[in-house]
Amino acid sequence: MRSSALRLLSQTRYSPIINGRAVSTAAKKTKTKTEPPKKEDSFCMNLFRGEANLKQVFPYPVNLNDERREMLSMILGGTEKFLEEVNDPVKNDENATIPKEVLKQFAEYGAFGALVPEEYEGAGLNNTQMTRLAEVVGRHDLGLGVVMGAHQSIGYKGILLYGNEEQKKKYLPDLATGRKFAAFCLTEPSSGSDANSIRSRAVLSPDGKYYILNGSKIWISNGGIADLFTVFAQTPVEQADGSVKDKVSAFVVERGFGGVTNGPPEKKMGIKGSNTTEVYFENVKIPAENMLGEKGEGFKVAMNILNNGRFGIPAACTGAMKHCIQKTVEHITTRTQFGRKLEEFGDVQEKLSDMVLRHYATESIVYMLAANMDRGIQDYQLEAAIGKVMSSENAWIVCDNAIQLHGGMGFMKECGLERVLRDLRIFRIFEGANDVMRLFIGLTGMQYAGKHLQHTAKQVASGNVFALFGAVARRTSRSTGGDFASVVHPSLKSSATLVDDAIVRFGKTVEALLTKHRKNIIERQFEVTRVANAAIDIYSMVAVLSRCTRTLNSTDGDSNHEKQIAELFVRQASRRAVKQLKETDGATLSNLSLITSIAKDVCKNQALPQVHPIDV
Ligand code: MYA
Repeated sequence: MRSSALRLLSQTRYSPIINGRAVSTAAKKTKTKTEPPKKEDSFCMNLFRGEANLKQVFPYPVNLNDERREMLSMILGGTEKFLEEVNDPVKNDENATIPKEVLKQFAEYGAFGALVPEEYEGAGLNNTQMTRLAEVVGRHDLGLGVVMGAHQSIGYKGILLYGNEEQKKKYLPDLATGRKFAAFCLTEPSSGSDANSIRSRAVLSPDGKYYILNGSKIWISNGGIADLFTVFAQTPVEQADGSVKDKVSAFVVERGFGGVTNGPPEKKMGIKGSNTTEVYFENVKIPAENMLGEKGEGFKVAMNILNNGRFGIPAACTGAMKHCIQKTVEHITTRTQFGRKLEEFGDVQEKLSDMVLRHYATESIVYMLAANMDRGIQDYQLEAAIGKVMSSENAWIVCDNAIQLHGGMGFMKECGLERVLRDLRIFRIFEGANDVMRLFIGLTGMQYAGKHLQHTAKQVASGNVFALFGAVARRTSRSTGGDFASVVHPSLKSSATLVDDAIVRFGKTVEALLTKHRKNIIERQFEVTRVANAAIDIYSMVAVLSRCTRTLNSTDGDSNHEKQIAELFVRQASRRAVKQLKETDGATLSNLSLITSIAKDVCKNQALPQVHPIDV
């Protein structure tokens, strides 16, 4: 079976293309023909090969020395005071704006230049410190978090990541101090999730000094308050064969260049305090030196900005979950019904512990991601996407449960939870819709696994049978040994075994899917989504076990609460992961034809086609 799998895969190339467009196919073909696949240390990438690469996940990475801890506690002290005494999330929501003076005061705590080095007037925090700051902001006011995130996590992040020294010196000080605001301009009326298909266009002036930009962007966070925009636009780029093709480039655009205008603030369901508008560019003259990164490489610039800023969402969601749990605990320990405190009912306990588990898993993932970024790890695109997806969904469920446990009170504005729920809804949509992120996770991982299988197949075909033995041996050792069981705290061994088993099953499922569907895997969203779901649960289990092991090791095993959380989480998540993987096999695929058929019927009819029950 194994050799036939390799033979089939050797005839196939895989692309993480989601919409079926054959983007950069030729380049990928050349790459796979000549080079062995790039080796990654990313846990999530290797998971798709059924391997547990522990390098980035064990021991649980935390990178805060005493000096950084002290600096953080000073910043948090001031920020918490500001959030409790100055900023008013209820008013921000009601007035659909955050007063300028409030933003100005917030800036004084370094909140708008968290990651900017001190030499450019920033706070000089690392990602772990910023995560903690974003968590605190998310606990109080998600709308304010979005102003902060849209400004620095994506708005001017391109200057930090790709800017040259002149660009950094020119722009960062004003941005880091909140004297000026930034926005990230990618989305367009006809280009949302399909970010590569933007139509805004920038053409070099005949004297080569300017790019002339025309186009419009929608749903731009901070669009109405920004002085500076990171804008993505098509630019004509000469190809190696002399032909010219439009490719995306990135630019730093100042409002002051002229020709930049914005629409009125959008009326939104939540995060109302944040400003969202359309932004228009009409014959904007951008100095040629304001290009960010290389010409034609703007799509990658955009993706890397998004990857790099994606930890902001899990950070803010962790804080929001903490707030919901805190409020719920206060309520269920004081409210009496049927002669007992709510906390005494089994159903209430089940809901609360589910909230606690979801929060623990999210917190474990976000601080692991931030610490890995701090130690210079570059291959975290899947981990960041997983963090974004699981945190936004966990926070939604936690807030919904909090409202449920508050009963009628939870539905009332006065309680405050309905605002959090409204605010949280967008987190599953923006910065990469979760549905698209799932496909990105599944297909990127499968492409990586596919390349490795192809490589092994090629080696075997050229007479290197050891390559095949190596692959088989790796698999055998995995199915008998326990990678995690050997690194976790002894009291978590049985949980670790469940993770080891899930990883082996995951690798086998991916291989089976690649063998069966080959390049058509890109059209199999039913299966890819389930694989992504399993990856999310497996990575969550790993983060939870790693963190809990760290706690148990540092407390001589004396942290029963966390141990119980980890145990229960792994039991539940491993079962979920296995279920998702099982659903990719033939038995449940019969559901797929029904799903497709039902959806097609409704679309064809442009309404619900069934007979109304009272009309039969
Ligand atoms: S901003 C707008 C957000 N928009 C999106 O996120 C767009 C989503 N779409 C995509 O991500 C892409 O278009 C997808 C690719 C994934 C669908 N990392 O052929 P391809 C490479 C690195 O697959 P497509 C907003 O919402 C890929 O390997 N590389 O492309 C603001 C390939 O490279 P190569 C990547 O089919 C909200 C090439 O690109 C990635 O077009 C405000 C082409 O790939 C990646 N991720 O689709 C937020 N993806 O050719 C406020 C692709 O070399 C924040 N590639 O093989 C609030 C925070 C809260 C508070 C925080 C406080 C601080």
